Amino acid sequence: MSRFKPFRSVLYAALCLLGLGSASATPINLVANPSFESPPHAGITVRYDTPGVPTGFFWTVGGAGVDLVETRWTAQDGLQSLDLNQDTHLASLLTPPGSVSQSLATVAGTSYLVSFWMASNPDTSESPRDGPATKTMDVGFDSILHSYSFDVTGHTLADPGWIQQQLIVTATGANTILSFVSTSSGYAGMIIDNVSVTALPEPSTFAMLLAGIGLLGFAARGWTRKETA
Ligand SMILES: [Ca+2]
Repeated sequence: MSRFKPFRSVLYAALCLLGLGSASATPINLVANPSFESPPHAGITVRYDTPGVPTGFFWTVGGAGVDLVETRWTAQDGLQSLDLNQDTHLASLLTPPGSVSQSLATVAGTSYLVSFWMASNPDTSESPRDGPATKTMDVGFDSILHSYSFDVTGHTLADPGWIQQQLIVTATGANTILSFVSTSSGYAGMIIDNVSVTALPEPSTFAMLLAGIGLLGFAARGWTRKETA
């Protein structure tokens, strides 16, 4: 019998006790329509203004509007993603930036992992109307959490160059506004997909896990000595 087998059994039991080894511990994403797949859109893009967002989108649109994009470029997840700048097709104007936001049910004092994928609209076919090469946006969790930029240079419609960003933040109230706000102009803005906000375990849970791992370390050494004696 492998000497590691008992160790695995005890580790599994410990994880189950901590709620980490069961399906019920799967983190719950607080974001509605997190991948922008709703409503499904059979076309290149559809412009969303504020007001006028269809049922099932769940995000509030601000600024100069956004574009829900299906076939124009490859989404990071599923079929659709979101351009934070709307293409208004006004040939002589740089489109002002847009935004989306959503109110999340949070618990004051609880820490959350905010995760999303970002790139920029790689369509530069109508330069300079697409705006600057480097697009920018602010991500907020009530107040601004972080500002991001993305240089479209070298990226294509087939591969926009999606990258994942993650932040840890602590909620201060029962409702928190998650927001993605473009801060660059032009019909091509920052694009986002696959957003999630999940509660992190309480610090006491981490302490229990660390204590459990410490005990398992002693147990494993005991088994090793017994089998090699
Ligand atoms: Ca998607």
